[in-house]
Amino acid sequence: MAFELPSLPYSVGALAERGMCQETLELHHGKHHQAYVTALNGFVEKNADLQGKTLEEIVAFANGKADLAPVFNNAGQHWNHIVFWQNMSAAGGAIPGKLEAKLVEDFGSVDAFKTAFKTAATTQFGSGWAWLILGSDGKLKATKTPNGSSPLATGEGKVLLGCDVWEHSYYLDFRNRRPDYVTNWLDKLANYEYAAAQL
Ligand code: MN3
Repeated sequence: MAFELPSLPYSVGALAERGMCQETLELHHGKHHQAYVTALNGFVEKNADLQGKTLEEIVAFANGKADLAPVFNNAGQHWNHIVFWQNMSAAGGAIPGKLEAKLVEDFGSVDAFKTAFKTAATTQFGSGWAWLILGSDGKLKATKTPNGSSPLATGEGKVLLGCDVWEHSYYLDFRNRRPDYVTNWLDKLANYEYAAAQL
């Protein structure tokens, strides 16, 4: 069973007024994410070790194996983007009370959470991701991973939110201004309902 590109949970134009234009979503979902899925299916077709495995199992199997780096990168990016599309909403930015209380408990304030997340996002050198995770110690943390890696691969914790900081995520809307993209993402796009549901 080949892996498939999931449909977006909103129309391609739904986030335009919130700082992510239709062209960004068309290219990011229809071209970039599709390319990861197509490449992954090509690897699975040629490698019996990968056949019959779930996406999460392929990420774990390929993780750290030099000869399977392309498999890890494409499987990881498929997983990351499945999360990413759900992590945005045309009604984004509003933080449910349950999550707000936990953010205040673990970061000190909602602003302190946003600062920590922005720091993770803007200090990720080159391509990668910023994450809000629930660590195994029960505390929320802001982290980052390079390229196609993720907290699923590193085992750091359960993902509540993931923000794509590859340039293809923001160049049409924010040019080179990654900090502005991340600020806008947290304030207007982030689906905190999804994040709260993971707690
Ligand atoms: Mn991307």
